[in-house]
Amino acid sequence: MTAVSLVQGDITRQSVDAIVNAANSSLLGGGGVDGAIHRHGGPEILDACRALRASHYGKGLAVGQAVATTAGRLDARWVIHTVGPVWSVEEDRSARLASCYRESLRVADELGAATVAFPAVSTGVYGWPLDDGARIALETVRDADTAVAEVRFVLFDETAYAAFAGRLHG
Ligand code: AR6
Repeated sequence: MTAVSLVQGDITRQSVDAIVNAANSSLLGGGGVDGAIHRHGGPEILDACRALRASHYGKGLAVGQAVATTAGRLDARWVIHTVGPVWSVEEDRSARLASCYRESLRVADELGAATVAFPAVSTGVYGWPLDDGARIALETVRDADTAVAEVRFVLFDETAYAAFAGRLHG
C-alpha cells in the first residue's frame, strides 16, 4: 500500500528519496518548480540533463514520460523529471497528465525509491485547472501498481493544498 500525504510548501525543501520535477521537453530548465529545483539543486542537475540530451534523449523528453538524474545538493537521491501536457480546452490531454504520475512512479520503482515528492504537475505555467489536476494526480497514484511506500504531494500555496485535501479527504 502506498501512503499518500499532502504538505504545503516548497518541494525543494523536502527530504525524500526522489523529487519529481515538472519539467519541459528540453530538460534544460525553466520557471516554477523546474527553476527552483535547478536553483537549489545546483549545476550538477543541469549537467546530468545535458548528458541525457546528448545521449538517449536527443529530441528531449516526450510529454507524459519521466527520466531520473542526480538530485545535486537537494536532500534527495534523485530528481525524476517529467513533462506535463499544456492545458487545452479543445483536446482532452488527461491521459498524458496521468502518464506523468505513472511513469514517474515506474522510474521510482526502477531506482528503488521508497519516498517520492510530487508537485501538482501542469497546474502552473501549463495552465491545468487545479481541481482537475488534483483529481488526476490522486486517482493515478491510488491506482498505480508501485512499490513506493510514500507519495507526498507538495503544494505550493493554500489554494493548491485545499484542492488536493478536498479530493483526498472529501
Ligand atoms: N514547490 C512546490 N510547488 C511549486 C513550486 C515549488 N518550489 N513552485 C511552483 N510550484 P509549474 P507546470 C507549483 O509552473 O505547470 C516550467 O517553466 C505551482 O504553483 O512549476 O507543469 C517548466 O520548465 C503549480 O501549482 O509547472 C515548464 O516549461 C505547480 O507547482 C513549465 O514550467 C506546477 O507549476 C511546466 O509547467
